[in-house]
Amino acid sequence: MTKQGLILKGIGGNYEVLVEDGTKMVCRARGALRHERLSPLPGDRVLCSPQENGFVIEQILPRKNVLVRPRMANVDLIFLVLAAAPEPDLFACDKLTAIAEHLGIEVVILINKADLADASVLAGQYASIGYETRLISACDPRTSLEDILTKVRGKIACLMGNSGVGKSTILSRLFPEQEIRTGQVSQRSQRGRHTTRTVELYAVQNGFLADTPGFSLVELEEFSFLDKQQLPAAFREFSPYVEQCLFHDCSHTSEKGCAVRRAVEEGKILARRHENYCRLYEQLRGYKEWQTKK
Ligand SMILES: Nc1nc2c(ncn2[C@@H]2O[C@H](COP(=O)(O)OP(=O)(O)OP(=O)(O)O)[C@@H](O)[C@H]2O)c(=O)[nH]1
Ligand SMILES: [Mg+2]
Ligand SMILES: [Zn+2]
Repeated sequence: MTKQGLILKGIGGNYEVLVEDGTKMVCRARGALRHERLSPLPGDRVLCSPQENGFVIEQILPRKNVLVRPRMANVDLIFLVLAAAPEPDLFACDKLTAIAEHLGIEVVILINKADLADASVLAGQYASIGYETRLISACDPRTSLEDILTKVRGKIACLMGNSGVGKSTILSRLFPEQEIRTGQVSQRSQRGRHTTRTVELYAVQNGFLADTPGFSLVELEEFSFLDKQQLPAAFREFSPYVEQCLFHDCSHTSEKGCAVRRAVEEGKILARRHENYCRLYEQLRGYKEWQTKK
């Protein structure tokens, strides 16, 4: 009597699986999966079968994609959450949009805490690149978050962003009946305190929305996600120009005759996006050299 289900979260070595009939079961992973070093992730569709002491995950069905941070599978839509204040971390945002772009995952940018600072210029910038962008204030009951739920319909979505930007606050507004922990931002550093520790999927009509642990600055600096040659394609506003550079292998960082840099000078590409591109390019180059030294 094998059942198909979706992993909502990992709890210790066990997994909470939502099965077709709507019930939740706690399952262990079959030993062989562990030998294959294939650990089940939230978002995985799995086959479970009954054993003498409970249900066991027998098989992980093929994945559409895997996110490394937060660890999660089969993501269709990312809500990238920024806080309008203190100073939003735009390097993080540009790195995360690049990751999503590379993986082919749809992105909606939510600029939260709009009650604390005016972020309309920033919202306009991301909108002009082609990212659907919302200014919200999750704490304010007058901000409607209903259309977020509408977007999630039929999908597996997640909230992603630095610690303290308000991901869990958004979720607790959408799921008032659930107990979702939120945390204060540290007075001293103005940063979040990593209140959410694990990925957890919440069911909406025909879809799922995941709360995820926030990134720390160090963590975001550290993880690599693609090869530097793949980076230009991850900045969607570069695409009209990349074919027009003087050198076909142009890195778009410092070469002569670079059409991307010309577009920056002409104000067609945001200088800040290009600066973050260059910073990411340097980081990715660093990873490569570090890897070959080993
Ligand atoms: N002023 C204001 N504060 C907000 C808003 N949304 C969230 N906060 C506050 O920001 C703090 C952090 O919120 P959380 O929801 O815990 O942040 P998080 O992104 O889940 O953080 P981690 O779980 O650490 O990744 C809490 O004190 C919230 O009350 C908002 O729209 N305006
Ligand atoms: Mg949280
Ligand atoms: Zn170029």
